[in-house]
Amino acid sequence: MAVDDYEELLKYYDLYETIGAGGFAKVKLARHILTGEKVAVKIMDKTSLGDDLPRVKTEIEAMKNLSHQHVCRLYHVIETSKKIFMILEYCPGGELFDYIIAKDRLMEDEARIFFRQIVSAVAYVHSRGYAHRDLKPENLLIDEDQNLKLIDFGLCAKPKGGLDYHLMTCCGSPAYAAPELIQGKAYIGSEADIWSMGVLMYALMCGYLPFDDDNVIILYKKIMRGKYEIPKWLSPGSVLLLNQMLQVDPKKRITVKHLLNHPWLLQGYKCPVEWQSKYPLGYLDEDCITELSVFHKLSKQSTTDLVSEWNYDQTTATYLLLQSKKAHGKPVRLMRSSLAFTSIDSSPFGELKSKKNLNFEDDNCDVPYVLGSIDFTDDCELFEDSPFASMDALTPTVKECSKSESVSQTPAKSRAIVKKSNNKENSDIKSRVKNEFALPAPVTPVCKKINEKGVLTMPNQNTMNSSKDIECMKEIPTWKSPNTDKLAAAVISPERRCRSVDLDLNQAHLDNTHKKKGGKVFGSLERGLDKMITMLTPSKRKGSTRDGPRKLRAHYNVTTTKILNPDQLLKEITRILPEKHVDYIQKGYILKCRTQSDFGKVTMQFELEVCQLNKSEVMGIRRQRVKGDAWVYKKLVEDILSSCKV
Ligand code: 6BB
Repeated sequence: MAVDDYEELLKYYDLYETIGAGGFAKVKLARHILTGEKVAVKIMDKTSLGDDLPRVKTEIEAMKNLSHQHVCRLYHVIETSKKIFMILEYCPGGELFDYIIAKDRLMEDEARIFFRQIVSAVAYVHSRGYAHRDLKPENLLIDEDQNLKLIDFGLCAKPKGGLDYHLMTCCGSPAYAAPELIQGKAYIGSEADIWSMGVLMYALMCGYLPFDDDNVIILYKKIMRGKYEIPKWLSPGSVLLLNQMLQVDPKKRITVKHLLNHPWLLQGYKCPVEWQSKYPLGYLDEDCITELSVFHKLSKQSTTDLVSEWNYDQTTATYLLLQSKKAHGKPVRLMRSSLAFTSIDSSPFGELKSKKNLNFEDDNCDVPYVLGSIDFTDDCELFEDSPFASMDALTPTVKECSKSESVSQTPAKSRAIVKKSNNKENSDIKSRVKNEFALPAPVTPVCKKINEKGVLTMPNQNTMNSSKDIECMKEIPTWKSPNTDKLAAAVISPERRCRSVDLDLNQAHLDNTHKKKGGKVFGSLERGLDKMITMLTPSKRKGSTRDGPRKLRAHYNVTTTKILNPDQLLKEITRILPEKHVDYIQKGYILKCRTQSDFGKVTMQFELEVCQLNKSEVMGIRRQRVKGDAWVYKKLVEDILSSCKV
């Protein structure tokens, strides 16, 4: 990969670790330099996109037309000769899927909070003439305020004649696909979305799918039959609603309009689901315009004209991120260039570090953290960094349908006429900037080398910017393959050796009281093995690979074990992995696992890590999906963990 492709992106963003890799995109965390706001960057390689290029274009076009509190916001699109970067809203809570499986399943009240938000998002998307066509818990992310955000509009459709027009393309995930869709019949996109919402609601409240089979033909037969098991814990109201959404005949299926004030969705609420956008497209906030105009030394009119072009460039991103700051009660302020890098705290997520006293040390690096690390070896996907994004305090609180829930749609109260940049509000910016914008200092990415023995060395802190440097950083680890026992070569990108930051955002414990008996996923498995899951987050990464396992605070994706010796535990897991046809690379106490199809295609990537639970002798296994089907991953990891004598 040419560094040039990242040049444009790095003008505006500091880039951090990879949090996921999909079929054709990888997602990294970043920070918008001017506003200091965190963002997610979806990175696509044009040359390898091939037939998926239209999907990317569809997604970009759709997201430009959508602005809603439960739809992930697109801020900026950067296209270079080889890459497409989509800069998107930051959702540190990760996927709803992981949240469900960690809790086994959700109690009805909690499911209702999420489902209201899903209905709100889908009603809005439909109102804009789009059908999403890939609704599933992996496509719903949880943001900083524990609200859901719909992502992945690559399969969406906007029929020219309106949403009542028929579509033909069969797309989306088979388990969520409506019967009419899999039969190849012409179908109405909005009706198919309602079916998927039924499957989604079932998954929320049961922790598994209503229609499931490893054999896709049998799966399709089950879907077309429309019969599913009704577990005993579902209330009559839930069963009724599921039945209304999971109607095989699309004409008998409930519509989104009726869902908005369905009795099940109204329970405990005073008003129907609010589906209208709290941030309508084209709405301009005066405070944000003022700040931009002061910053750019432009008149408010010129700034308004510039923002109104909605080019999804740096102007759009800066405006939308200022708006987001305001919505979060943060100061509507931009970094003055001379001050942008004067922060004393050079950690990428400085303010979090200082508030929470977090440890940002890399598990392998002696340097505390690395900034702006770039993956210079795009073709290498074997050592993706895992998110470690915590999701505590996720249990959403039931919100009254009151004014407090909605952000005012009217322009914010205007300020006094701004006289260039010397108004009162900006005059004291220097004194505030250190506190409010504890941003990373412009530290050049620092990487360390791994010597032949796999031991990290810290050569120097030279800038790592020449391709020669990059080349010499490569190393050849080996995959332990169960099938062939051959050693497959892999390359570790410099970025991976220089993991920049633990996104340890939260500290609180997850309320475990919602757990119910009878689920088939991680929670129940762990109960069966007399284990516990506590919602805590990873802490120290120090010494993880050399001295012993990392000490992590318990987290919902950490399974505790009875084995107290980490090496014995590691041995037990590595004994089982080949039996389950899982290849792995061992990196200290981290096992980078993958499965492959018969044709050698990597179908699944995940990490298992032996860790020590903070302040105890108890050993745990942290699991993290990197790539692959979420439910297949769940089953596989369940299978691995239940086969281990742990
Ligand atoms: C996005 C995101 C936005 O991520 C792998 C695929 C936004 C992801 C995020 C996160 C965890 C921690 C911090 C931030 C738009 N499209 C895709 C996106 C896809 C990945 C989700 C996680 N699993 N914020 N984050 F997910």
